[in-house]
Amino acid sequence: MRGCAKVKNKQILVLGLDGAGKTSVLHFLASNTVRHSTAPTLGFNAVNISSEDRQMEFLEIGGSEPFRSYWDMYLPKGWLLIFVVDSADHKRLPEAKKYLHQLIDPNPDLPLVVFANKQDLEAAYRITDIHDALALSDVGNDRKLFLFGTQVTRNGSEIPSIMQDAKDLITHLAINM
Ligand code: G3D
Ligand code: MG
Repeated sequence: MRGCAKVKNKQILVLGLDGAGKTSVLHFLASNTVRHSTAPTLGFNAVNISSEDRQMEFLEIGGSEPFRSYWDMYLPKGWLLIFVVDSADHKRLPEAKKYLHQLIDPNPDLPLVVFANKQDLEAAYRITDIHDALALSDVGNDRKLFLFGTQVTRNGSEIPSIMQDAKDLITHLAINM
């Protein structure tokens, strides 16, 4: 968008297992509306979001197995990692944890924002349990780490203001990077 300061050429990477809600979260951050088309992301989904005169480029990489090898390739192009988990998918949390740590261990300075998504579901783990399940206490003392409990559901309930808080935080990080 004209007039917006672009944050260098670096992207905000949006990663996480397939079905966690990456596309839904991005759609909401970009439009403040809940997405109605539900096709899984094949490959990449790049979204530009403007906030406070700043244009930020988000890049979602499909989370299913064939695309995971790209995660490492794109990591050096990212200045921030957003990792989205399905808080109600208890069975796959160990897998999510494994991938998260594979991503961040070689990158001790990369700031990390975790979205503990699908908080609307009854089975969802609350953020303290997600913190434990993802072993977030092991991500390194020097790293900026933020954890939000999010939901972007179509069930008609209002989207909590925490989504706006998350967007404000990401903008703040972009301004200060
Ligand atoms: P992905 O991009 O990480 O693969 P998607 O995930 O955004 O495509 O979402 C996968 C499914 O989860 C979609 O359902 C989407 O509507 C749903 N979803 C995303 N966020 C939430 C949430 O916060 N709460 C609930 N209950 N569902 C969510 P479908 O059925 O369309 O595949
Ligand atoms: Mg997707």
